Amino acid sequence: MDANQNNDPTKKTYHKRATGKALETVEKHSQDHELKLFGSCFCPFVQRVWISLEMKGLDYQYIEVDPYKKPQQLLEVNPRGLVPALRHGDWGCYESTVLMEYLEDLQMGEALLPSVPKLRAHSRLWSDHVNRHIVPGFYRYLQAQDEKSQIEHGEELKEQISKLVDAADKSGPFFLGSKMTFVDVQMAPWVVRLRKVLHPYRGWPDPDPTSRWAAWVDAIEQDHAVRATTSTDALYIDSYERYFVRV
Ligand SMILES: N[C@@H](CCC(=O)N[C@@H](CS)C(=O)NCC(=O)O)C(=O)O
Repeated sequence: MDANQNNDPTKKTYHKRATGKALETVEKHSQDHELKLFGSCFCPFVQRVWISLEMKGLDYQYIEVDPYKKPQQLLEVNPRGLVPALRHGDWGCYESTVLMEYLEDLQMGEALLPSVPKLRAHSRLWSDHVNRHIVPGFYRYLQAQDEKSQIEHGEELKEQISKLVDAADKSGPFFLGSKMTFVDVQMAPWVVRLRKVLHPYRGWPDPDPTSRWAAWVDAIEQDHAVRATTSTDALYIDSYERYFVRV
């Protein structure tokens, strides 16, 4: 196994190489290219940008970096040394949502934001909800160690997800209807980690099979770009092991 296994925070448990379908995608995109994604295989913020690149069918180079060691090529693009970071020619930028918007603004390949201004605003509003409430809620729940706070944060996460589901197109399966778009991509890495991380570590329940939420989760999990950027289950289990207290 290519992971560090101990409790020293400077030697966190994380993989340095994608596995499964994500590794196949890394290998397909190993050639030098002016558009470079600096990523780490375990990182959900990277996966958002990676899914966008795959959905758009753009040519790009994927460069695996260790954000805890912060190599110079990453620091040159993002002085804070976080992934994802994107270099395009001699210019670079970072922050996953900003990078997804940059890829939209290139107007190459499939558009993930709709063209109608009101639907674009609606997408941005709910993308903000994902960033402001669902993503932090996911980590609060994962980090909660005692039973009382696990119950509290689990409920909080469910409530924030319900608000998103209520705002989604009624027949779906995706946020705006039959096609996966911006909000789905923003949410997808955490949907993947609900089953692969919160289920084993926190007992997160499978969705009620007849619910709108179940149809959404299923559509995201089956999407080709999500699958192409997802590693095998063990990588996620190992990556989040440091939060694990058996419930
Ligand atoms: N808000 C950032 C978050 C990025 C982030 O937290 N990346 C983590 C990996 S998942 C990282 O680079 N951590 C390195 C560090 O904390 O030093 C985004 O949306 O891109």
